Amino acid sequence: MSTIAPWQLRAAFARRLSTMYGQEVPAYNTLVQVSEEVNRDVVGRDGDQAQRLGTIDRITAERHGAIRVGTPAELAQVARIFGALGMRPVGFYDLREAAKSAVPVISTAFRPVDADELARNPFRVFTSMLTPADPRFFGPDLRSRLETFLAGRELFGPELLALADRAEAGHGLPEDDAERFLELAVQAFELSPEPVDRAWYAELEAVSAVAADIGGVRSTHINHLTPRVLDIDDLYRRMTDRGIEMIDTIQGPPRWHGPDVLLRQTSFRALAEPRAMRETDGTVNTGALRVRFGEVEARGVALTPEGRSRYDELLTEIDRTLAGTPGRSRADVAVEVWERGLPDTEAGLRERGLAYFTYTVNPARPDGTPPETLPDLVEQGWVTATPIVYEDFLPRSAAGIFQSNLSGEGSRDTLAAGVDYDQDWLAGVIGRDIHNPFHLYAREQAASIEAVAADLNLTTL
Ligand code: OOG
Ligand code: NI
Repeated sequence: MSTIAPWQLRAAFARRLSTMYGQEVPAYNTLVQVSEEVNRDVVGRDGDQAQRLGTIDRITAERHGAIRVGTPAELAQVARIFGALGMRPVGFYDLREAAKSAVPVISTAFRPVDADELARNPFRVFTSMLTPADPRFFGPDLRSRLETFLAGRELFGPELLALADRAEAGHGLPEDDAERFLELAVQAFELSPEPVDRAWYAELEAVSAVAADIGGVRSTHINHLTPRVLDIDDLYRRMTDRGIEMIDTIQGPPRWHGPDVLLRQTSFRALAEPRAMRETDGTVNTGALRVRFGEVEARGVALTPEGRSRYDELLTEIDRTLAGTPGRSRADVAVEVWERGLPDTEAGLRERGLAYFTYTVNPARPDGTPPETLPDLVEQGWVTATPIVYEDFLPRSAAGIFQSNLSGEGSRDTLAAGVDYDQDWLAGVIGRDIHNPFHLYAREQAASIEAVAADLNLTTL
């Protein structure tokens, strides 16, 4: 029997999750349909230029999901399941610090890290873990009841975890085991029909709707699944025209005439879903919870640390300008700030070291002796530079996405944090290194430069 490779498991898992989520949240199917229309139109209009940041096949299959778990042990199990799919933890996001929209979680993203794996299927999952030991959100009594509740539940059964371990160790699974693994893995992220304890859920909800979504129930669920579009402004208009109420902004960089950078995202709140609720007297009623939503994203070129600091400065400057001139539209201010702060061509970003690119020798290169620097090689037609797509997330956008889909503000004290939930702590509890996204992009860029140097016999690059 043939072995199903990790990337095939990953692609199959993403497809099945998409089918499952479409059954649970029908508005998601509309979103996927509209995204496909937008992408078809953009490729029809711009041709190959539209595919500089990924082929249309990759983009059509591309999704990211988000899940939330309660404990380090649960997160370590999630890492095993995604490990089977060739997905590694990348990046550390601390969403407790966001100014306006703090949520009691820390997060990482599981995704493929090698360029060829990303090209096969780039499925990624933004994964958050609750922080019950943070006294700004949870008092000692609530913390202890929450930790007891979480310790007593099982999100992932032993059969699923055993199959995951076998798949990771053996780089894939035989067909029938693969089938069973996929079935159990998708099931683990379905919305559970089990009654929710209404009083417990409400107690957590008073702290944070995210705390209730994670710690108020005995299971986890995928809370959104995000397709990628080539023109997010167009998508926003088309969804609004269909009567779907989007959040009022597109998070991330503004629309402008320069290159797409990093990540732009927008979302809509899903409808309330009927859920069984257990009352204090033990009776079960039908209630409703609004925990899931729809999101869409457009991806641009990955920025270097310098480019990223520039991006963060520009966001701060937009806020400052808006605070100084209330009444102006955020979009207008953002474009102005952007045009002053960022080169408006790919070449400009490249020459100033603000973004990552891969380099390949042009098959139609000139005759003679090649120049000795990369900018000259590109300029004189020896080498082609292609932008590297941003594969990660943005903490401020993520906090905005969390917040815009919550019902209440929750409550937070200003005490100092108790446990240091930092990246090293997180890597320790899951027993895996957390990759630094900048290193991954830099590695890909460096490998391409080495190949060019070898091909052209240049020792100067
Ligand atoms: C995760 C929100 C973050 C994104 O795309 O930035 C996110 C969540 O709601 O659990 O998915
Ligand atoms: Ni998302």
